[in-house]
Amino acid sequence: MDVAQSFAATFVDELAQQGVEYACVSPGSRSAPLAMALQRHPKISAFVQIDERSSSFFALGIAKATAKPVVILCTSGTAAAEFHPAVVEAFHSRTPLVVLTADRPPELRDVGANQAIDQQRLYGSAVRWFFDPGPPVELPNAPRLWRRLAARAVAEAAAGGPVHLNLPFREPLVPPPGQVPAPAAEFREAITSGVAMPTPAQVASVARALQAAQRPLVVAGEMRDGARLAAGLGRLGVPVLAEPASQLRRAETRTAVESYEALLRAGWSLQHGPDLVLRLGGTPTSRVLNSWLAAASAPTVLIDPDRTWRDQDQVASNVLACDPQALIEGLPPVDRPAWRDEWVDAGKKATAAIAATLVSTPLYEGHIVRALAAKLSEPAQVFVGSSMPIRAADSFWPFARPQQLFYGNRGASGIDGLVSTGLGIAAATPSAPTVLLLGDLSLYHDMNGLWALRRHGIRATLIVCDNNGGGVFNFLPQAQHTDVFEEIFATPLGLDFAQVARLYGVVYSPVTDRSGLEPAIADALSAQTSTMVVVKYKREDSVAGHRVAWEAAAAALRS
Ligand SMILES: Cc1ncc(C[n+]2csc(CCOP(=O)(O)OP(=O)(O)O)c2C)c(N)n1
Ligand SMILES: [Mg+2]
Repeated sequence: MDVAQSFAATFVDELAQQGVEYACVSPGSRSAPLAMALQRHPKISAFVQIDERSSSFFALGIAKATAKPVVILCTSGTAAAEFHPAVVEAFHSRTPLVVLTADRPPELRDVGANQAIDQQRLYGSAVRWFFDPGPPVELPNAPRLWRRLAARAVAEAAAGGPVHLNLPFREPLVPPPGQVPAPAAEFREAITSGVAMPTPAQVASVARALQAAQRPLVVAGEMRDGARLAAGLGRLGVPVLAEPASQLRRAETRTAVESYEALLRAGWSLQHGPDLVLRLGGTPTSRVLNSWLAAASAPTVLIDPDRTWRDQDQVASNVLACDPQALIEGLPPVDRPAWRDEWVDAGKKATAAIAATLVSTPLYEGHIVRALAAKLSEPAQVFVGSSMPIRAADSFWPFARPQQLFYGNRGASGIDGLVSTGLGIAAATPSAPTVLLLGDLSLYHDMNGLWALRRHGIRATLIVCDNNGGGVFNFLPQAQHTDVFEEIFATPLGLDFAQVARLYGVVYSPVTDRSGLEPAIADALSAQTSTMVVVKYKREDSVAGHRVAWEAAAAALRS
């Protein structure tokens, strides 16, 4: 057997031994040895997609849902560059990906050979580890080296982020017909890493600070495994401001504050500033929350298990690189019932006031989020797109049910690859329904990703917030520059999504008024086939609807 075949069979076998279950493969010639080995390996499910950008975001979705390294493979040339956006998102959201780019051997580089570009460190600083082992060669211990390479790549990715291996191959790239290369003998590598536990001194210092504080607050941003903290935080007795993707906005977190954004926008929070903040997870999505925290400048404890320094306003006075659960479980309950109840009760008041406005305001994201929350069963996954959907979910989603999980691409907040990321989540968790809540421009940006529905038999519900353009910009100062606004910011598409749905074989379900919203979402969720619910509304109605909601909340809090 040729060395390229032996390498690919052995390397891929070790990826599987190390726990890789999914690979996303795009077609090409130079990658043939690895593509064939991935497709044929009994322990690996390979998803094929033509568009490498969609493929890599699809892999990102699988990795977000399973929290395990997923392999992506492509051929040499521009194909490898198509992976870049997903690699960047994976880096910033610490999502484990093993990126394999096939390459020409060194003698065919920089000499004008076909489909040859410089693939060395192609993704720059956005990978945890880059390595190019050169073309595989026969050495007495070669299988051991190949297996070590695979094991190390998986271990590095599992520690939280993308790893890039550039793998050059010399011809022949495929064996004669009928021959299937076998992996070389197993050398079992075990590479594991643990989570840093808080030291007794760290626990004691946070406990002391909490006991001394009169007005402590917990703020929780995006966390994949945040739900495990709910009971511990509930026991702590401190108000918790949790965005949906923290997985902590749920009744189990007994002190979670509903509609906290409304309390901030109403100015209610100005009289309720914290004197200690415990921050968990990613940077909060809410701009008002971030600026309020920066202005409050209270002593802030940042729990930062991955040492990612997500502290944009640099307010943290104590950064603890340790497991949040172990820390929280070690803290005694805080006895500040009046402070706690003020926040929780204000949140309830604001929620009721906002809900009352939704009865009369014209259709916008507030209605869409509430209707989805009302109809979504459990278990379920919701992938929320960047731009307005993630903000609307933060503003309007009530408490999640225990087995509802929220995902987003908040690493780099792109509007690219969102269809594919959501469908990757759906592919990895077929036993529970997956809903993608996306803007119309975001859907358009990754329409190619819709092909996976048909090709891989995936079922998902897509809810498209169709405001004919980038509605988020209507909230920004450029909206006042009416001579150029539509042309260079809003960029309306003018596309008929019915035809998009038809092209990709999904059921099209248009909604144009409030009364049609809940029935359409309920039908889509219970349908056997994937459905695209396209909710049409005006960007101006969204701006006005938000304003009415915040004003109503403010009035309720004043009364
Ligand atoms: C890849 C990428 N390109 C551009 C942007 C800048 N951007 C942020 S939001 C947005 C508009 C998104 O529109 P849509 O998906 O329809 O969501 P809406 O704001 O209307 O809810 C754009 C272009 C981005 N975040 N990512
Ligand atoms: Mg839009």
